[in-house]
Amino acid sequence: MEPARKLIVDLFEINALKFGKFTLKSGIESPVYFDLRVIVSYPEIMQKVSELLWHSVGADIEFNHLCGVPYTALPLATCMAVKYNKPMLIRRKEAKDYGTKKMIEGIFEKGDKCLIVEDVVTSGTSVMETAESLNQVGLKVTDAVVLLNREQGGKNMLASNGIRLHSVLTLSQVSTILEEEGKLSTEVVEEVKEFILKNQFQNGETAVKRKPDNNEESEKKKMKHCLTYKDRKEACSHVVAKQLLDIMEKKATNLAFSVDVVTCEEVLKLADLVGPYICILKTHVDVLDDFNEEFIKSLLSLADKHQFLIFEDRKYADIGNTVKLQYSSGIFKTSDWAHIINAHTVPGDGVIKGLKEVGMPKDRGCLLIGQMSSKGNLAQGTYTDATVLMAEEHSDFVFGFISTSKISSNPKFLHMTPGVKMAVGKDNLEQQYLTPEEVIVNRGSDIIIVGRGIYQAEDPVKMALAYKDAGYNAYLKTIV
Ligand code: S5P
Repeated sequence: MEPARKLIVDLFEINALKFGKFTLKSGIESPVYFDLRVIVSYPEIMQKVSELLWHSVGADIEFNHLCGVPYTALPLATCMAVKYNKPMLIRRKEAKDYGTKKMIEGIFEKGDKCLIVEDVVTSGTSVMETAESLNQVGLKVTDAVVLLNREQGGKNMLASNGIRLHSVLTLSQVSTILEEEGKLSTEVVEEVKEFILKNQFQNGETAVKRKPDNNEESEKKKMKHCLTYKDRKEACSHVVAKQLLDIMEKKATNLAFSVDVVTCEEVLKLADLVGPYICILKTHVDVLDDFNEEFIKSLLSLADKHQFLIFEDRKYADIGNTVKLQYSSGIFKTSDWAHIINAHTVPGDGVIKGLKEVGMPKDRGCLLIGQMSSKGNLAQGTYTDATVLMAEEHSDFVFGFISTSKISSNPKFLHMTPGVKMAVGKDNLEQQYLTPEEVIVNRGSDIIIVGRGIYQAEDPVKMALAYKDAGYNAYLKTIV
């Protein structure tokens, strides 16, 4: 029997491929379910799988290292590394401690190429996450290899991010061969084909469709917020945090709208339309062609009308004395109207002290930028750790973070995450997007920040409502 065919039959026999009726994590009913973790109990199959994975990549593809997506693919990558004498790297999975630990273990040089190994690919999100971690430390990823491609858009998604996906098996091939081998009825095979057609990865579908490993499950549980907005409100004493949590609870929204348009009229129009669905309106007033005092008055009255807070995303990053002036003076006089501002911590805590002198008496709040969404950014590791410490030190003024994951477990801090769209992806200037569910459920953030996903949509109001629902439903999952 040809090796791939034999492997499919073996996997079926050991119950790694199951057919029937399954409700997947996403709530979708599926006629097929894969549990490839059992492979570790069958050394001969492990060996076969690693050989097939290796040969699927093709001899012309060069790479210096292998890295398995944690956890199921780790032993597979290890077998390949040992058998073919290729150095391996390990990507840590501890999203909660992201930034406090080295994410990639092993020896490498910047610019080295790394092949990603995965057991099952659905949407491609987990391969992308591993690729991002590798990229962050200077490694290049051009290829990934998977044992089983569920043919739900993962290959295209990865290709659009510059990663070629090689697969040993596809879901259609698996079902056809099992039918030929008399293991599945034609009826089941038809059902599987229909399922593949219907469940192509589309916008809005986060689709981690395989059941997570036990470890992954407990990681996720650890990420769960558990506390409701109401509990959090009681747990914190910062006036802005309390106000914000109150709005989030009453309006049932964790959506911050980043209104990055260039005229006052457009900002006001969008703020009025989208206002009912958001807890924060985030501005960049220095991009406005026609900034004026009247505009601020109108914006404040809209904030009052729709009950949202205004966050001027100025990202202060200078010595204390300078940021104090930038915050209070000049054309914008930001401290007079912005409920929330933010700061980079690169200058040390003088930046917070300077801002605090101006903002505290006015009951304003500040967020520290602990992580960024853009590819290759340097806000990670010890920088992120130090940022969390600074927040603790100045928690009378600082009430949270801009970050791509939860970086502090202290419930008094709110985490806000930019780089959010309905589908994973990026723009052409290194912005990287995650989905609302990924950000809130898996990464433990509190607020999604969405800009172009809303204001560039054909119908911004409809889209704002869709993001509000996606963000809030994700929150509801974290408190059950
Ligand atoms: O790391 C960051 C931090 C911020 S505040 N990445 C970001 O994208 N932002 C801001 O969020 C950015 O300045 C922009 O205003 C918004 C994201 O916009 P979008 O159009 O990509 O959703």
